[in-house]
Amino acid sequence: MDKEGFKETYIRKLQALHGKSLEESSIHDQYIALGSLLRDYISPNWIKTNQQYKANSDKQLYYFSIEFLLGKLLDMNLINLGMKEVCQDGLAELGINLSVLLQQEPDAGLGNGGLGRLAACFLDSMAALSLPGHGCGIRYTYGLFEQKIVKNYQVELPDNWLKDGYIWEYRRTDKAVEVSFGGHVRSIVKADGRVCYLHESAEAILAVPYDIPMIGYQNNTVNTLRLWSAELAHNDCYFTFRNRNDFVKAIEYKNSVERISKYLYPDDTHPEGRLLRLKQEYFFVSAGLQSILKGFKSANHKIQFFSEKIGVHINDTHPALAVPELMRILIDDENLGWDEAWQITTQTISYTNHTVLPEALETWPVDMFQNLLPRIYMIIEEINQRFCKELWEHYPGQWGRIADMAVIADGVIHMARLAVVGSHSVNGVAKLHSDILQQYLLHNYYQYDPTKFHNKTNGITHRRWLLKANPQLTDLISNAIGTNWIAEPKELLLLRKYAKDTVFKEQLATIKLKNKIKLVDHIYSHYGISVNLHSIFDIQIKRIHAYKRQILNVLHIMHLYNELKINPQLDMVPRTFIFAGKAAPGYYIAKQTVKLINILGSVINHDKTIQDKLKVVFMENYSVSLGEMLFPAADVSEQISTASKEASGTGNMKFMMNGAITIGTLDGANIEIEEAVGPENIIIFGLTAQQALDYYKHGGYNAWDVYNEDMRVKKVIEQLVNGYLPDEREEFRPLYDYLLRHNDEFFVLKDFAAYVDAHQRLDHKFRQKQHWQSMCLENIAHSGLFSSDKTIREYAAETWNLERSIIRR
Ligand code: 26V
Repeated sequence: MDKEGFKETYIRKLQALHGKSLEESSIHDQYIALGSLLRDYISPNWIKTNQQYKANSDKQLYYFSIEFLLGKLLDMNLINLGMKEVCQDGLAELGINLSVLLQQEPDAGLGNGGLGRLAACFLDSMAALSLPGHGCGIRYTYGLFEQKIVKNYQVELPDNWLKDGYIWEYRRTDKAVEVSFGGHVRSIVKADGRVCYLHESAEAILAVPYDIPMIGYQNNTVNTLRLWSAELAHNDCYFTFRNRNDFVKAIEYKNSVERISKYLYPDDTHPEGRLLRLKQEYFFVSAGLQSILKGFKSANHKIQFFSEKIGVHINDTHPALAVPELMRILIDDENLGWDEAWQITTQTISYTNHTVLPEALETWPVDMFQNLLPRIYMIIEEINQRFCKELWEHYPGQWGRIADMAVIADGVIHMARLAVVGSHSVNGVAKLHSDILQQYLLHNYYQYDPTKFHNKTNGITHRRWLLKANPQLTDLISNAIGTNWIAEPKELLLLRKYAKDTVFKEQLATIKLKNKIKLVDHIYSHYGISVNLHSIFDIQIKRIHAYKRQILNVLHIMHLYNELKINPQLDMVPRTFIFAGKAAPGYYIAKQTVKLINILGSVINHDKTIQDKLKVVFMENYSVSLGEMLFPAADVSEQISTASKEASGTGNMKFMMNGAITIGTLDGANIEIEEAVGPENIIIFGLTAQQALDYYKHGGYNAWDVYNEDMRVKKVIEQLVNGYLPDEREEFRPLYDYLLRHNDEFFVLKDFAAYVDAHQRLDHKFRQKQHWQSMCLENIAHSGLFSSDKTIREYAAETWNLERSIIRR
């Protein structure tokens, strides 16, 4: 499409949609018209992609995830379609500013954090690599809550992201399926002697799919993200009420059905044993598998070849009911025997674990489960029995080991065990994490069948996190090394030839400065805080969690402030500490942490005696879009989790790709970042994973010892409770107790000294401008290693057996 063609089509679209002239139209009208034009433009390729997949009978991969954190799509789609320039220039000639329209789009925040954002990056990479890979999830009416800071405290508001409609979704009523809950199971013996199971008196709920096109990077591929919405199955009978009571009941029933897809659960570490959550999990898994089966059968494939044509990947255990649900479909609907069904199921399904935190591992009480999903429960029971029998043959007499591996034990169903037993591949998300799975969490399974276990280090899409988020850096790179790196991000390594080129590095620094200016303006206009542009922008953005140790960052800031109060002339590069992240509404310590950061900010930012050497900014409502502003503006990336606890991290990769230097522990993918850039281009500190794990196992750590021996620690800890902070004296007592009386579960105090020291090294390096710029360059140059394209290529080749299918226009 050329510019003139674009303008003409756009005006026609605007008029047809709104019955208004350009002059009469609102910004929102203009945005809707652009979305609609793009839908028209995308459709032929979407149809073509699906037709080709079918005609070639390409294997299809379905990525099942209870979260997809997409962010905004308009700008990304324009880039992927190669239309951004035409669109921007065409609109400009019509007097419309594209960036204003882009702001109209809501962030699709259908995720808590890393796990949901990873799913979104993977969809982008699958489309870019011309791989037949699609997403399956839930269309939540409300995304993760909107965070506001009121009087330093986090308050949660509903995220009504769909209120003005969503331009990217296609409701497909014709593809709706029914999902059954409750009821009971009756077995009957058929004439041929086979036992069959009838699921009776169940409640059927309608699952309506909304499809979102996932557009590949300039390659004509358009894959599908299918999100399911819960509706009344029999809309008509809802109107056959006889009296007011019936009416009220009918409304209540309708609400109870729609509740299934209404809210995203906001706590990503404490799985609540809530019925609604279990309903959500079964709802999208059952709907997704049923629709896959329909598609598979319409292509006239034989069910025996299912796993050759279909792969189902489960993103953590939330979709683990895919195992018994696929068994149910194969046995009850397709009439296969157990062994054949089991073979197909395990060959189809693969599983990624995303956390080793014990509190985040899902279990469901048997009673509750059995009432809600009686047939699925029967199947899990049988899976368990057969598996335990197999174990018994392999480990006769080893009761303890078998109990530790059983899918059902102590009255609960262990979802991670179900996922491991029911899939052909199990992986962690960074080398260290995969090792910990194999040596600790899933050790027994690893011993039993080591061939199942793999590592697939996470990645991020460089198209969003570099091309979209940092267009100036993108242009600088392309001018220097050509554009081939966009298809082959490992070619970013070619940048290393500029390692000694002071002009190039100065250009890098200038771009960083420009990105910092944008952020400074934003901070000033939103929070009224003026930030020194030339200070070190030191950023920690992620969910607020004890194991991620925002508290360590805070205690260090308090320490720096103490030093400055003693000596305002202290020789330090000015620092701006920036935080963003949401605390789960019920997570007390996390919410106190948010409050502490904000209170500290209000004290420090108003203190004239420290000559603007320190600023603390908490930015509200962290989201994909906010991330796109923060990563490009960062000098320093805080990745300071307790070693062994952060499975991978992906923010670390986004910072690196935008030329920030990591200060971090040897945890998750930080280790691989260090391997890539070399120890001179990253700042590592603190306990190793082995040391942390040994403390957990054998004890031997006493927080009071650190408190008593390190006067800096003693001082900041006391400041939490001695009235030094301008709030009620006892406000932060729970934090104090958490660190001292409960012995500092995540070794914050233990790592304090090493962290202070690491920050001094950092300060020192930042002063050597040339050296610092070289470090930035090395980080960018090696970041291609962390493109999700690489990760997805590995999954496709090693786990999914998935091949490219190039779509010609
Ligand atoms: C658990 C739950 C429990 C019930 C309520 C809702 C909910 C939502 C998500 C989760 C899973 C949390 C696991 C998770 O997000 N892990 C993160 O995965 C990232 C991608 O692999 C990884 O980079 C992070 O290190 C890891 O913490």
